[in-house]
Amino acid sequence: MKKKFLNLGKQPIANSFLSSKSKKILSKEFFYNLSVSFNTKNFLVSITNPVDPKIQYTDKYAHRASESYTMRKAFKNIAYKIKKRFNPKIVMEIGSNDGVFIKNFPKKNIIAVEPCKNLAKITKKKFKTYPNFWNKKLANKIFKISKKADIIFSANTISHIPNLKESFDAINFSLSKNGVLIIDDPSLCSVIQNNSYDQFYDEHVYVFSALAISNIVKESSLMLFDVEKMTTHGGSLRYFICKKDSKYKKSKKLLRILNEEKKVGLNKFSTFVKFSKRITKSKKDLVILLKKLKKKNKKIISYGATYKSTTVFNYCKINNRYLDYVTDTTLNKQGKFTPGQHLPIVTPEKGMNKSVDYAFLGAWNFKKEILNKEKDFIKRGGKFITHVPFIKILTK
Ligand code: DWN
Repeated sequence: MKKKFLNLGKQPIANSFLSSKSKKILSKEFFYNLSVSFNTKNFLVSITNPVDPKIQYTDKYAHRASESYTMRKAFKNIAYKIKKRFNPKIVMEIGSNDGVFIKNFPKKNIIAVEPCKNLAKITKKKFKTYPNFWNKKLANKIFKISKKADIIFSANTISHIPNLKESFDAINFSLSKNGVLIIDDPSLCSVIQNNSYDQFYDEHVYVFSALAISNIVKESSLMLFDVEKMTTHGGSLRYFICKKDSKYKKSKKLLRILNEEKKVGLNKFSTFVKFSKRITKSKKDLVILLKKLKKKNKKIISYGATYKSTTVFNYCKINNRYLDYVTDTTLNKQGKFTPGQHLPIVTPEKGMNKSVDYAFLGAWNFKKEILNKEKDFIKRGGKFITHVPFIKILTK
């Protein structure tokens, strides 16, 4: 049974950066109600009413996975580990984005699946790329006659697919006998502990826990046999999944993490009700802080036009009364306006100038990388604001 615990209000599509603030463009902006539910039977946390993927994953998709040094390094690292541990002949990636993971493999080993046509175009130049949504039809097209995949890798994508049952059935069909599915996704445990409610936006239909994944994959005759904790995206889990009759056995680490999740209460509705109360406080505290700083005539901007900050800005109604603009390194976000609250997006070179007093960390998951990059800003007295795990001004 699905029980609602969090209401983040009217939200736009997190990826819908606007090219202008003309009346025509604003009148077409799409909004939906973002609420989050807990399934008391399988412990899955999901958006109550997901948005149609066809309006999310278009040929204008903005996010480039290779934009940060942290992620380039993380994907290089997992590619190396996969080669070492599994020595796969055929590797398929679901949601290959701009190729940041697959570029670490020889061309002959790779099959890429990417429904956003602008991204598929990038990887198509070198790798066999299917510009389609992952489903049974596509699995059949790729694997009906050709050899099955030894590794299916998917980072920050499986959680974006509303029909999980079809997705995992198609994965089971596509894996070789001892093939392994590896999924990276933000962990529910980190979201609860960090109060990072901004991990909920239209694309994150699910925020997974090991408890939920182990229940769900069983329905597609698959088995979760290992799991790893990661620091990426503010705390993620890497799940290792095989066919239920393959050679792998459940690891001790998996059993330990399942127990840790039970201790945190990820199997209890009451945990999420408490989380929801903390989020209401987070919103109140952020608005109080911004109002206080504006009264003192401070200039505040936001750093990183993340999809996550779409949730924060629209939930807390943070517009140009508080923030002058948002900086971002991604070329195709610059010159545009943020979804819903319509803040202009500029380059960091232009935006991080001497007039800025405070920068809200929209890309808080890259705090270390950003603080390292922005030493001059900090040196001259500039300060970062974060909402993770609670509202505070960073002192270092
Ligand atoms: O799952 C998803 C995650 C992995 O990526 C997607 N559905 C969409 C996207 O979400 P996000 O926008 O919240 O992700 P990031 O990776 O936190 O975005 C960081 C943004 O900040 C990028 O637009 C790049 C920018 N950035 C910057 O301007 N300066 C990043 C760094 C590190 C910087 O120094």
